Amino acid sequence: MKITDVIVTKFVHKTRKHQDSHGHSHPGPEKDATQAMLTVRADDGSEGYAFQSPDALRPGIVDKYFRPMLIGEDPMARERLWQRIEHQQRGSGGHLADRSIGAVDQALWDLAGRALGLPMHRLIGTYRNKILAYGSIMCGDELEGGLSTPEDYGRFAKTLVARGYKAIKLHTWMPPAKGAPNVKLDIAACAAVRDAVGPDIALMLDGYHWYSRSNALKIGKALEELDFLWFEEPMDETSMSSYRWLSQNLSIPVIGPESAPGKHHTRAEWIRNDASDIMRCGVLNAGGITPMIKVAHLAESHGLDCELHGNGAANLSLCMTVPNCTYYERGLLHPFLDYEVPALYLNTICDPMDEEGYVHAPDIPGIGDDINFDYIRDHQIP
Ligand code: LLH
Ligand code: MG
Repeated sequence: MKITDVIVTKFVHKTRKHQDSHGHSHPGPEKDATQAMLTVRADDGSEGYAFQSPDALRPGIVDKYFRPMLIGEDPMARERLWQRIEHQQRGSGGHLADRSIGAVDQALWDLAGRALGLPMHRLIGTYRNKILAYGSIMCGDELEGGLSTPEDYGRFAKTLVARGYKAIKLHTWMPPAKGAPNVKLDIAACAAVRDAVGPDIALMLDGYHWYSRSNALKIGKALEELDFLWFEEPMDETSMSSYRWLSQNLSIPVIGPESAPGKHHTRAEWIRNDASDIMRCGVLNAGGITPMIKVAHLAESHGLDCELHGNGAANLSLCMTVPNCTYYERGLLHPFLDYEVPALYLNTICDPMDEEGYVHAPDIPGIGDDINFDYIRDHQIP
């Protein structure tokens, strides 16, 4: 089996998610958005797919790195191909991003699953067939009746519990939201949610990511009082020693690193330095499924849980294979958005949740995206 083609299809679809100047999503009126699908094709007709931003799959990246390194190669040699592409990153001047190499890796896993007629979690080795989801609430905003006050969070959390969620994570207010960040307001939102959902729902906080040590400590102490399950990314993750300090000074588990660069290499350093109590990484942060598996196993070998960052078919499929992962991150959720409706380029959502709060293992060949190829073909742009 040999790879014969690497193709990027750029297309438009509709979305109600708008990114603010700091990259956080919020609801708004429907608008056009562009998306790109990477296709890796092999000589027996097998294909694998991955979705990414058009920028991560721009022609300069695909022509300079992907095509020369993939065409003519065995698509099942995922580890070799990933290593080869990863080693091009150093000389790329920052152009070859983790999310670009991750897209290639995802497409190769998808191709393998589709070619063999197996869901990806079965290729890796299934550990479980369902996992509890936590409802991951979008960052705070200034929308009336949205997520602009602690009471809004409390009210929304109640609806999530009624929907079946057994766990909820808050993202609170971050710049450019007016007045953000605000330690008191973050604590008030967490208190409002605990008050609204009672003692039996697991709660987590993912707040502003650049708090000082002392502000992070203040929030962490409040979360201990409120019986929160974990405290996520309250400080700049490039300062590993700040996380080590915070973990040592709090009894609530500190989780990380989510966004620190360096894939499994960085995470190995965090483990060696006891910088967090729970490991964190996702397919996007790791630069693919192949390195994400290494992170999960590394954490397991050190007795650490590893909670996957982000939603989507690849992370969900991995959750089914990682015994030391407790939850799937389902979201981001907002009272003005309907998460249960698939994007126009998918036929179904990959992660329907049952009434008990479980999301089930994808059972279609490949990573688990049920792609609407007709929609993509009809909405293709140059
Ligand atoms: O900043 C945001 O919008 C969120 O923090 C987002 O990145 C989210 O993916 C996250 O951190 N989840 O855990
Ligand atoms: Mg996070």
